[in-house]
Amino acid sequence: MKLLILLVIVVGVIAVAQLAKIYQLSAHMRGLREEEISEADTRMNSSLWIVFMFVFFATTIWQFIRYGDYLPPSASAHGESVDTLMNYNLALVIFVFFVVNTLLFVFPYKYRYNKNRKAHFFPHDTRLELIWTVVPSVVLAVIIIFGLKTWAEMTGPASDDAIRVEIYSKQFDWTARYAGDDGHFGATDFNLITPANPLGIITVEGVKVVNDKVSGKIAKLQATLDIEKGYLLAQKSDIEATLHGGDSHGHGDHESHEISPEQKAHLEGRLQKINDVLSSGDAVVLSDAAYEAKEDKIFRLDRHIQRVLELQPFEFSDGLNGWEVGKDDRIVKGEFHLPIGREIEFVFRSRDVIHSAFMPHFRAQMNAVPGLPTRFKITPTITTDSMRTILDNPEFNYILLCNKVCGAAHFNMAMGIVVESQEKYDSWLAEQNVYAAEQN
Ligand SMILES: [Cu+2]
Repeated sequence: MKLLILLVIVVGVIAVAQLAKIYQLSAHMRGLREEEISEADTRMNSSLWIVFMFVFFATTIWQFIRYGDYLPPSASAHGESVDTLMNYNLALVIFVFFVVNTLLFVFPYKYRYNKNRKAHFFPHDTRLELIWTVVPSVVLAVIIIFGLKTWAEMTGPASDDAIRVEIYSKQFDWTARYAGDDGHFGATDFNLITPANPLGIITVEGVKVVNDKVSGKIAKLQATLDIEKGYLLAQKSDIEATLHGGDSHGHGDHESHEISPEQKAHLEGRLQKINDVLSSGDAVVLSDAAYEAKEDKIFRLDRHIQRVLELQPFEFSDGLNGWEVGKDDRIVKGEFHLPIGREIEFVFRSRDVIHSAFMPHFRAQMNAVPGLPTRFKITPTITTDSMRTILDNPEFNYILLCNKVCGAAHFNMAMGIVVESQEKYDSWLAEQNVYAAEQN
């Protein structure tokens, strides 16, 4: 079908081109010059401009009526300012659209070629220049000032009794986190992320879990290296060099100093073990690539442990232990709830790429950037139930969408939002998973 349409278009274009050629030829035979256009032709062309203008305007107006109302009323306090700003902009654009297009189509009609008319030479008019510079400047300034004011309503500091919700994004889902009774979010570090700790919340236990897990991996890899012939031979020559006080094999960072008797005994023991494996015939030989890959992996895991060990305990200004406060954080997946009429401060974080948290019904959107927490605040004004009544749609749900094309499953990156009374919200929150409970 598509091919057929394409074919019709191609044939149509060829036909028009041929017709134009025939017309040119016939004009030539009638002895007309190309630039001589009859009055009838001019009138016809300029009238078509006017016809086109009316069709164009009618389609535009129809589209506004048909598709103009694409969002339900704003469900947040600041959303009304956003809508007002949007409508003001739209009204302005529509006004300019009709004025400019009317001039564009009416002028060719009004000033169509006329043998008896002479063009008026009009090179400059300061007053006119002033008008079309100053008027747009004032109008644009109003938009910008109004816009900044609305922006500040959303991004200004939240009040003390605001509820704080962290929205954590990764390819391809959202996780909401509520601070526990202590009112603090536990600090996080990506090095601590595990399936049981998807946000990498720092706790003493979390550090231990990762440390044990990574150490276990290193031990396993090391065990495979400990029977590898090339690795053992390299170790052997290193130990021998150390034992004999030499710095012979180009290891510049080995300082040549006396080693303690304990170290000496340890190295000799190790040397004995290496010799045992080598002489037992149990040693295996890995390809260079496999051997290096294992060494690389050990290096990276080692670095991971170092980074975890570098995490320093800290206290919040009110004396709470930074590694304790995360324990009562509530981790929410799939759908999160908000109480009506309370100020909510959202903090956005991302694990991998830039996502964009978009809550169309609250007229709010913010990028979630890896390594850079972002935020905004909203106050929900309509509960989910009321909105269902307003829209006469029992299926309606508020939604958080990803509005940045972030990868293959971007389309699927959404989370439901429920706005309800404070009591319902409180009992919902009390039932949510507590992070520390998930650790066990
Ligand atoms: Cu995304």
